[in-house]
Amino acid sequence: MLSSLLLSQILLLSSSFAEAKVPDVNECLNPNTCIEPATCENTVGSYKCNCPSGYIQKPGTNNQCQDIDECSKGYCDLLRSTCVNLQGSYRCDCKSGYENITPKICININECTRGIDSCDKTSSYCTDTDGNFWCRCKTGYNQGANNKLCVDVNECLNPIACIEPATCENTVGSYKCNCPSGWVQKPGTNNQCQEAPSP
Ligand SMILES: [Ca+2]
Ligand SMILES: [Ca+2]
Ligand SMILES: [Ca+2]
Repeated sequence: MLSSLLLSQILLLSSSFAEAKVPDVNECLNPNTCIEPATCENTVGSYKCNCPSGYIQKPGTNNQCQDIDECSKGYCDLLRSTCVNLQGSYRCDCKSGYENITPKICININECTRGIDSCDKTSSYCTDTDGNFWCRCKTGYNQGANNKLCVDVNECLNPIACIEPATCENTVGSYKCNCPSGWVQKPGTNNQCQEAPSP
């Protein structure tokens, strides 16, 4: 049977063991503790492996990182670009009609103000759209292929474009009504004729 003195000495000894500081081991001094691109952070009694931006901790490990596939998370606007996953990053490659303002953002190109449209200025007005442009036809022209061409309207196909005996002559962007010999254009009209006054 232990004496009370001995018992108190044992208790004192065990408590001082508990309080004794175990010197911290710096695991980060070992280059294999964390696997690149993870970086090692020493902590008291342990360590952490931190992943740089663009990476997450690899599942099932505590010292490895894996790339985040941003493309599977919809980081790019797929209407305007295609996503390219990169190690630790990603980029958005612009579709036709768009350009990068950052490697990750694509915006519409205004072909009209930049003067890189193909619209014929005689027959149309350039009109910008998101990702494209079109040529809005002036009066006298009809919309042609892809809304980027304007074709002359043949007004003479309309039998009442000119009133007999005027004859119709189609022109690019317009038409003319010509009067036969001995006739002149009726004042105030552009499609009627009247007999020329006798000389
Ligand atoms: Ca990535
Ligand atoms: Ca555009
Ligand atoms: Ca015409």
